[in-house]
Amino acid sequence: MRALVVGLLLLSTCCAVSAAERPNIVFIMADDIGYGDLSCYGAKHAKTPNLDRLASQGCRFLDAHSPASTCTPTRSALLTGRYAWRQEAGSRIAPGDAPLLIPPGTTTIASVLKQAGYATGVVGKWHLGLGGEKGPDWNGELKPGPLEIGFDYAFLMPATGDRVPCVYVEDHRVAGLDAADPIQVNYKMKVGNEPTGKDNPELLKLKHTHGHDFTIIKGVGRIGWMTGGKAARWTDEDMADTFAAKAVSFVERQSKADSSKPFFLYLATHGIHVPRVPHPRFKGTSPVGTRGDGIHELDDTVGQVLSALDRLKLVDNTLVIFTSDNGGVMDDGYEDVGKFDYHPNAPLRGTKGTLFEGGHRVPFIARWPGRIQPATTNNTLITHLDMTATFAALTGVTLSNDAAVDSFNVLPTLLGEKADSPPRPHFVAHTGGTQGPFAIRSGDWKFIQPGGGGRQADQSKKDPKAAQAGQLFHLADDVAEQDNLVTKHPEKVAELQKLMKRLREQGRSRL
Ligand code: NG6
Ligand code: CA
Repeated sequence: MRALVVGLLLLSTCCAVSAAERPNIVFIMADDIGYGDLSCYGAKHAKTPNLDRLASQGCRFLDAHSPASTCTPTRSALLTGRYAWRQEAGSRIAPGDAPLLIPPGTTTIASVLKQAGYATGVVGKWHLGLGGEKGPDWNGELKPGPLEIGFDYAFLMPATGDRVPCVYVEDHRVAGLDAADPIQVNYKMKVGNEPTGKDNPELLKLKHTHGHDFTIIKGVGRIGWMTGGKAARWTDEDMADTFAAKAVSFVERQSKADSSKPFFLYLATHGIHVPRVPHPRFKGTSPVGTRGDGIHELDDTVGQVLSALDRLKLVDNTLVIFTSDNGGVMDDGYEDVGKFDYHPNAPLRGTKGTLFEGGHRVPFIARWPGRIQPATTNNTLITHLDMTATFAALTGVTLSNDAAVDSFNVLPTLLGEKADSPPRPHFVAHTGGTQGPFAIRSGDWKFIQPGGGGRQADQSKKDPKAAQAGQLFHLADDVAEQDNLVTKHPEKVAELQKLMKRLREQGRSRL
């Protein structure tokens, strides 16, 4: 009898340990949530009790970065562990009719975890293109797509809420499409007879500044035109709940299917990207209008997923990560936010679309009971790029040398272990494209190369010197990037420029 008990004890210790090394992974990527947008990161304009609970049960990272200050390049770099600026495809904000921007055969987070025996699913905002060279066949098979780069299951919106087509895609097909009402999508010329931005003087102003037309659907501008597919179209105000429900049912299915097979869920919310159309139950719940109400809705989505983990008793063996694809922005075209005075990226300078910290330093919360100390913070530099190498290390997969070439294994940092040297010595951020300007970070120093259009130019106007010589900041002393040291420390500028050149030329940053 005693032998049996000892044997059982041994067995349970051994399995507890091995199971703990292969936790389920839920990676939640919010859209356009800034460093100062959650109450656990100091926000006063919104209340995020579910995210605050996650933070109090886990670790809040204070120096975590999205690889770009816009969506597509961040998501490409997250999934592949490779800077999006290394190749054209996936390096800039993609239209909704782009072909798949990550070539099948590329090592991705999903392919690594699949190799490790995980069931892999993606739910939410994709924005990485669908289909072969000719782009998506909305009425046929949408292939290649996420299922060809490592995911077993996909339920997505193709791009953004303000880009057509306004339909969900499940695995290889548009969900709920009626063959008798085929979809047509065009980003160059009008198709169908739905109204465009030309009918609305406000949106005409936007065309003037942004150079493209809008289709107006339910009073919000969308980029591109579509016709058909009426029965398959999404309802903006139900989108967050739709994604939450799909995420929860993926988790439920996996927990029932085979409890020894861990799962990986990549949940990419559309909240709080524009158009922000939170469900009516959130209307007026924040003091700062639609944007704040949208943060409340996002927090509710996270709450729905956390409750499912509670209910299914999966909490202890699930690593949950929450982060954002780029910094926050107030003036995204046609919102009521102009009326409210708060900074979504406080205390950082800049916004989405800039190279200041507000463009790419983002919230990052990680919870794994028993492995990550609760209610902690961590100041180590980490990035979304690092997830591929980190999850590979976590699950015992060996990455080949030419896979995820910009991904550093930050697992010890994630688990709060002390290390002799930081896992990631440098980091490059961009706003999109392959030519820069880039922001180059090494240790506490950061250099922003001169130039750049859009929001970066708007921000740099205040500092004309920056337009010519670039901007150098010492982040440990000046996280708000107020004191441009570019003329004071030319040697640092030269060193960082040299580093940037090397990282580009050698085609990789992990040695
Ligand atoms: C911009 C859109 C903005 C947003 C962004 C992409 C206008 C006025 N603005 O062109 O609304 O869609 O593209 O955001 O057109 S991202 O987070 O997906 O990169
Ligand atoms: Ca975004």
